[in-house]
Order: sequence, then structure tokens, then C-alpha cells
Amino acid sequence: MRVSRSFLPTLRETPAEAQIVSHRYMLRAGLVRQQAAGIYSWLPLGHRVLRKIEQIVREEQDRAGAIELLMPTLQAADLWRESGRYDAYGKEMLRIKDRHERDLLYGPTNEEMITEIFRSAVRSYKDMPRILYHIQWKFRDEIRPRFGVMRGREFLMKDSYSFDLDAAGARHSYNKMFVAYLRTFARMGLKAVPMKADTGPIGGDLSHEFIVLADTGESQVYCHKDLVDMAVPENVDFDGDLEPYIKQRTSLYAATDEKHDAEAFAKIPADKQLAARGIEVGHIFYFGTKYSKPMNAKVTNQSGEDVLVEMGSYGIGVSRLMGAIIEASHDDAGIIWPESVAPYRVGLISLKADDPKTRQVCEDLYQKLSAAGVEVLYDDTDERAGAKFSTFDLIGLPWQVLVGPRGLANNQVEIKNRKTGERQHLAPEAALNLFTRRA
Ligand code: 5CA
Repeated sequence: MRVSRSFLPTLRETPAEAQIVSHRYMLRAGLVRQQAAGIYSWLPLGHRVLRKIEQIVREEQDRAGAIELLMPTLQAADLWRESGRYDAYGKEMLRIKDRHERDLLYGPTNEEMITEIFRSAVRSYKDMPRILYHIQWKFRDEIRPRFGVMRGREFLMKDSYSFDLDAAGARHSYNKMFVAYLRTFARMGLKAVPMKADTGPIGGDLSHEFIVLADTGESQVYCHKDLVDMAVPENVDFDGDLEPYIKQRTSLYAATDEKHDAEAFAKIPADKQLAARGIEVGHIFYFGTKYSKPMNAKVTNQSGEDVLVEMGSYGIGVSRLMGAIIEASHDDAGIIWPESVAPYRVGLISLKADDPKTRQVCEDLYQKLSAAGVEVLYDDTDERAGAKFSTFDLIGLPWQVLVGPRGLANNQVEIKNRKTGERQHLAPEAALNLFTRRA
């Protein structure tokens, strides 16, 4: 993408309403624009990051055996009357009437709808177990939307739902999502710790929140320090026994405020106690027959008996993750994107757009990098170099390639690593090789 043809509305001033660094940088780097309290447009750069986060979530869901579908944002109130949650959900639910005066709602979550889909299609143990998921916008009329996309009213969620014949099967599905989540967050450069959590309006009695530690987080959490840097499971057989992965973590103390047990926490050696703030990026629930019972979702088991399906649900805050990643990875100059979610991998910066040689080398690098599949944002404008440096530091692409007449006099371009600040001076062909030769 050429900056001269792009839509990158960055801001020089720090918007007064933004209290935390991720919100400030998201507005300043032109990732999002607020349209109403807790409701955002995703501008081109932010949209690219959102799609990348979504894709990592999708790949790890698929790897764990979950199946993607897509449900609508609007739901019929009658469905929620079946489970009893239409009245129970309260003011957080956005209720709408259509032209026929029928009650609709903008989905805050999808347990009812997925249970309806499942019960209408599956009758037999032969089609079990299954985990279904979608990545779809949700609306919750939060009383205090804040911190930008962290606590929005409209937000993007990945929500999965598992269907099993019995409690043991449901536990295995829960474990699958538990392990998939560890991998998902690690791929985004995040250290997310699973912690015992409250179930709130979703219900059930087994639940973990996945928490990214950050001083600006909304949750107060307590855990054993060793959980923070624990290695992420690799080469997992999702059909095999997953309990060891789970036990390795749940045998150490970790709980959110609501589930905190001060006595148990005090038993952790003092130097391993961690009381901190954190961001909830995921939340998983096992709630058995809470929805299948009122909604009469039954299947025939191997013995020919009709049994209620055992269910769980598993959420990831896809849009919230963008804020969490920035909270975890930034400096005073701006965002530092991990390569896996960066909107572009390389920023190619022309230091003198009207110099013919500079232009020629930039154009050549841009063509060749693009042809090799490297995502490049090429600043071909005649803006002064200093302004370009600060914009590129702000938007945080992992690599900058600086091309100008002074370097080219020695046949060199400069490569800057945004994270380490390291600079290398290379011939243009060597710079090209650096990015096109990929493991
Ligand atoms: N049905 C279950 C699991 S699919 C559910 O809705 N769980 S939840 O309420 O915990 O939400 C799942 C995830 O969505 C949370 O862990 C959080 O990361 C994200 N989330 C929840 N509310 C918001 C919000 N207001 N703004 C941004 N993200 C949110």
C-alpha cells in the first residue's frame, strides 16, 4: 500500500478522553474512530489488525476441532423466553421492536440460538460430540463503556459452544478449548494466565478467565508467579488426554477477585505471590444442562435413552485483544506490533520523494517485496522525514526500511527494528533478501 493512496488518518494531539495508553494509541494511529459511546468504526489499519487477530483465533479453534458457522446479530426474543434469560438479562440487553411489533434483541451472547440450531439438527449420539463457533459482533449496553475497545458496547467476540453426551465428554471439550486458548494468546505475543472465575449471567459452576497482566486492567487477580511464564503446549493431540496440561496449571493458585481465597493464596511462598491487575481476554464455561433442559435439547445415547446434552461455552474478546496487545507492547513513541498481528510487516520510507535515485530504489523494493508476498506500507509522499519517522514509530510496524540519497551514495539503505531499535545498513538487494527469505 502506498501512503499517497491510503486512508491513514493519524492524529498529532492526544485525545483528551483517552485514559489508557492503548486507547490513546488506537486513536492517534488511526486504528479506530468512536461513533457513539462504546461504538467504534474500524479504520483501514485497525481493520487489518482485527482480521489478523481473528484469523489466529480461527486457526486455533479449527486445530482443536471446532467448526465455524455464522449466526446473526439480531435474535428473536422468544428464543430467550425459552431459557428464561429474556427477563433475567436486564438492561445490558439491547431490545428492539420490528415493524410488526415483534420483540427482537441484539445478541449479547448466543447460547439460546446455538442450542436451537443443535436440537433441530442432531438426534443421535452418532453426531456427537461437536464444538461449533462463530466470530460475530455482540452488543451489551454496558453501564460504563470505557478504555476504548476494552469495554465497548458493540464488540467482536469469538464464541464457541460444545455439545456432549455426558459430563466426562463435556469436560474433554472444556479442556480442548482451555489448551486452544493458551496457544491462541501466545501466538499474539501475550502471556495469558487461566484463573478460576465467576460465571455471571452465563451460568454453570466451572469457569476460567484468561487474564493478561496489565496495570490498566479492569480485573484484580491473584496467582502463583510461575503461571505467567509457563511454556505453551506444542504438538497437542486434541483427541488424547489433555488433563496433564490442565493440571499443570490448575494445581497452582490462580483466581480472579470474585473467586479469591486469601487463605489459600497465603500458602504460596511469599516470593511467588502475585497480586496484580489484568485484562480478561477470554472466558470459558461448563454449565451442563442449564440451556438444554429448558430448551429440551435431547439426543439418543448408545443405550437408546434420550438424554439432555451437556454444554459449555467459550468466549474470546477479539476486539478487546487489540487493546490488550497494545497495552503489552508499546513504548513512548507508539505501538510495537508483534509480527503475527502487525497491519504491515515492513514500512518502506522514502526520505526524499523528489530525488530520482531514491524514488527508483523505493519503487523497486516496493515492487519486489510485494511480489514476494511481504506486506509493505510504502511512504512515497513528500512529507518531511522527521514527520514520517514519528508516524511510523507510532503505527508500530515491526520493520522500517529508510531510503535516502545519503545512504544510496554508498549503495545502502537503513533497516530499523521497531522493537529493539537496532539499525542495520545494507545494500538494497540484501535488504530485500532479509524480508523475502523466510523460514
Ligand atoms: N457466552 C460466553 C462465552 S462464549 C460469554 O459471553 N462470555 S463472556 O461474557 O465472558 O464474554 C467473552 C469475552 O468477550 C470476554 O472474556 C471478554 O474478553 C469479551 N468481552 C465481554 N464484554 C466485553 C465488552 N463490553 N467489550 C469488549 N469485550 C468484551
